[in-house]
Amino acid sequence: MEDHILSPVKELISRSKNIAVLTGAGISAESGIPTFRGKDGLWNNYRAEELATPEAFSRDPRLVWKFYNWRRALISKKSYNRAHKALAIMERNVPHFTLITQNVDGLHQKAGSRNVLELHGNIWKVRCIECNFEDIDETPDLGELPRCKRCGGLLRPGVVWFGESLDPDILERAIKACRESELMLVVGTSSVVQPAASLSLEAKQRGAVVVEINLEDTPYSRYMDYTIRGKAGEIIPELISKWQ
Ligand code: BV8
Ligand code: ZN
Repeated sequence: MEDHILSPVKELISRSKNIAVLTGAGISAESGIPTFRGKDGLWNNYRAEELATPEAFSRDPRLVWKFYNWRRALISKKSYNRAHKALAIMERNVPHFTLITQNVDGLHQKAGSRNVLELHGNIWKVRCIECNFEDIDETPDLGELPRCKRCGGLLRPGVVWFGESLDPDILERAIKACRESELMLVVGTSSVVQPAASLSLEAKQRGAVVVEINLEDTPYSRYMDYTIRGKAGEIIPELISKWQ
């Protein structure tokens, strides 16, 4: 990795008192978890956008649970990677640090990150569509149509589907963290999904330096002060090497 690109960002990270990080599926790719829009796609010949919706769930809850049970089983066999670990180390060395993720795999927490804002929920969470009972259940396969242990109603995955609003409190905290940051890293996201993608502009408009770490260009690359092309699992450990 060319040092002339890494060293200014490395320097910024070691000097910054307030850092916000936004991650997407790309940071879990090296853990063996397929991304959403990558070539391997997510699942058979369905597109996540078609399955991860309330309409799909009310039309065919068995199919949607088949998709989520498949992803739960897959994620349960994977572990966090060097990029997740490096962000947990960064958090411990930066006075004000907020990790905002679009991922639902929970790997940031497993790697030791503490202040994590899960914009799109968590795949280990379930919620009853009748009584709103919420539970964390890491059983990989919850069966064809999982039932609520309180009222017997149908459970749904505790994630935010396309067309659903994000938890307003979590979104507000994410926006605040970006606005207060002096440096924001945007890692492993195609920056297509809103409102997550526009968080980097919240940081930029308040004078933060924004850095994109990704395999490819995205619609937000043009707003970035630095774009580092490559694998998160190689770049992020290098960026925090002084704290290793
Ligand atoms: C909402 C949970 C209000 C489910 C997910 C404006 C225009 C058009 C549409 C909209 C709009 N505003 C809102 C919408 C609708 C929609 C949207 O954004 N659609 C997109 C497709 C255009 N947004 C919503 O519906 C949001 N709600 O806005 O509420 C509202 C209400 C009603 C009507 C309208 C608005 C809710 C969005 C949340 C959806 N839920 N996940 C689940 O996971 O099962 S989003 C889903 O996509 C995942 O969370 C995923 O994380 C996320 C984003 O994808 P990425 O993380 O970026 O992953 P992707 O595969 O795309 O990219 C990976 C990147 O990593 C690539 O660039 C690749 O090059 C790179 N990479 C790969 N390997 C590596 C790497 N980089 C580094 N290292 C590597 N090794
Ligand atoms: Zn219930």
